[in-house]
Amino acid sequence: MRFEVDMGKTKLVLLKGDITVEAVEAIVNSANPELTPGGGVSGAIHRAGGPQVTDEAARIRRERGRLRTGEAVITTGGNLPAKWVIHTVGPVWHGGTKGEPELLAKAYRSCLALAVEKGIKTIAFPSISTGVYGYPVDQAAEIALRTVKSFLEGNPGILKEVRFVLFSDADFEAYRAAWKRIGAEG
Ligand code: AR6
Repeated sequence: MRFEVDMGKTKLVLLKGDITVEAVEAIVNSANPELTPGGGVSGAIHRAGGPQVTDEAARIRRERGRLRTGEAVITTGGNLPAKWVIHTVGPVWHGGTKGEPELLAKAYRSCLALAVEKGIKTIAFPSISTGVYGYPVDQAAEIALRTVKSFLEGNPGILKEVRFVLFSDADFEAYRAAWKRIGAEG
């Protein structure tokens, strides 16, 4: 399952898969504020990346304290095909009235800004916040894609590819449907 569209000079790709095997320069981790492995996509990234990822994340945690929601930091990719892991903290869903949409958008923006700052050209995102953190995937997909679209419009031609790696058929369909809604708005 794969969907691709050109956004200026940047390719936007939606696909179903496991983010830990993606051969991009940076993959994004949906981390917890302590930057510990945890479960879900984060557990998988720490397992596949190995101790280099977990140790570097722990060192960052010691040096700068807990990450706030929407912030992002970068570590090595360790044993992953990706050279880097960008760790961000998405919002926990509390019904949508606690600033969740803006915080989710901020998490995506922080990752994209960090990628640009580091000269990273290809980046893959998981569906941040839609697992353990409970964000409804239809709404999260729309925010994720809108945020990426407006970032690329504001920073044209810098990134080569932005990829969303969705873990299930249903998540892939939710992102594809969200893209159709957004695309229809032009
Ligand atoms: N590749 C791509 N997506 C994946 C993978 C994978 N290998 N594994 C799971 N997903 P979640 P959150 C999907 O729960 O909701 C952690 O414990 C998953 O199906 O990983 O942002 C952290 O430590 C879902 O669609 O992250 C935090 O405490 C999406 O990734 C907390 O969970 C996100 O699900 C973060 O919660």
